[in-house]
Amino acid sequence: MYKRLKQILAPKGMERTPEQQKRVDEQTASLILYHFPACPFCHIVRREMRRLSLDIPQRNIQQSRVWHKELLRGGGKGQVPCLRIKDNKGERWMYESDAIIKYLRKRFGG
Ligand SMILES: N[C@@H](CCC(=O)N[C@@H](CS)C(=O)NCC(=O)O)C(=O)O
Repeated sequence: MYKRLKQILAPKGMERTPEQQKRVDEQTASLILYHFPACPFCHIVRREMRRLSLDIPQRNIQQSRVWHKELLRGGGKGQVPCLRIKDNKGERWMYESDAIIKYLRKRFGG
């Protein structure tokens, strides 16, 4: 019971082989999560990132006006969480915790 509670509160990240994790790390390096610590929706996304063992760079918009402006300029609004995605299709700014979690699960498994 205690173990289960611990899993729920602080889920252990999924395990990959070192090669698989390296490939995932290379991909997550081109993502950025705009967030701030006290935002409950951001918390849910960060927890899912931990569960999926994703080392996505994070920008706390309360820590830097530059990052806040980056989000406003790029995504069009200051709402967090927002995931900036850069891939061969270009740059996208994804809002909504549900959509972000769905995207991460689809792309990185779990
Ligand atoms: N439905 C959104 C809600 C996100 C939300 O309400 N974020 C708040 C912080 S907890 C926010 O950014 N508010 C400021 C704004 O919308 O500009 C989600 O699930 O991501």
